[in-house]
Amino acid sequence: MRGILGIAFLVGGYSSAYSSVIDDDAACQSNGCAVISYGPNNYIIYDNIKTDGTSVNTGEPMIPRLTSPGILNVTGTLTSAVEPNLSEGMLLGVTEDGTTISQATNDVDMDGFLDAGDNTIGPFNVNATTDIILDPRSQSYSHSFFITSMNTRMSVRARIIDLEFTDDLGLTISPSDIRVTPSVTRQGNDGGFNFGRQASDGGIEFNAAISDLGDFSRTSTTIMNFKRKKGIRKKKADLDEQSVRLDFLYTMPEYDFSMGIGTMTVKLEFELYNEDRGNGNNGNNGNNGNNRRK
Ligand SMILES: [Ca+2]
Repeated sequence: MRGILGIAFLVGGYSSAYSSVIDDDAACQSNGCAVISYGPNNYIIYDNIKTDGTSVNTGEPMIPRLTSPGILNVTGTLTSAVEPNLSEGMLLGVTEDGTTISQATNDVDMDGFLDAGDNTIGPFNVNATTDIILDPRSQSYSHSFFITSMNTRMSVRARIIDLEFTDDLGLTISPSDIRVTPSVTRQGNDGGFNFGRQASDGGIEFNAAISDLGDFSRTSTTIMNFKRKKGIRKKKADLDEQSVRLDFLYTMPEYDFSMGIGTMTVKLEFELYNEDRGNGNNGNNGNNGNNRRK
């Protein structure tokens, strides 16, 4: 008798484990939706229905059910990509031949930043090619989030909400010196978040005009379009399986100490926009046909 109960319980658990928050969601089925996630049970649903009940038009932002912003992950992990505080700097090294770092700072606490707990650079020779330069560990940063969608075409756009280069760096480095490389990772496993097995690429098309932070402004710029009406989600499954990962690689310019000191702050806010022009479930298509900037 106990064995039969056990089997019944197992079957029930099996079927409920293969269903995500959007699979049976009425708003997602009628108007389409998208989900941004950062890990298990950490997600925001975006709808094509406004709070007054009308449809989101083509070229208008989709509506998040939660308005608290998510913090992107360090790519390949579920660790939040937190910004450094004022006592944390980029990791530096000393080169005595112009290229090879002979003395690197030792990131003792392994937080990826130069701070008071780290070891200082050891002795080094000074000659015509001696330089303090950016360590390879600080030359690039990659941040990610997971995304899925159903029954809608959409775009991922971004706008600058904070931009400040201070002191010497305000004169020697500009946003266009920092390269941005967006990409999609179709499948993988980040800390147990086993993504992509029931996801397509959604017909993704990147905006080729995006190559550095100078390509962004205070108004939204399209980074990529998901052109497939069916969306990224393939079928009923867990949310991680229905999602792909979007990666944003930021590459710093060549830096040496002659460029001085200062801080660089660039904050991008990502947004999802409805792109369901001329088709689909929205009742208000056909206008706003030229909202894609590039
Ligand atoms: Ca450190």
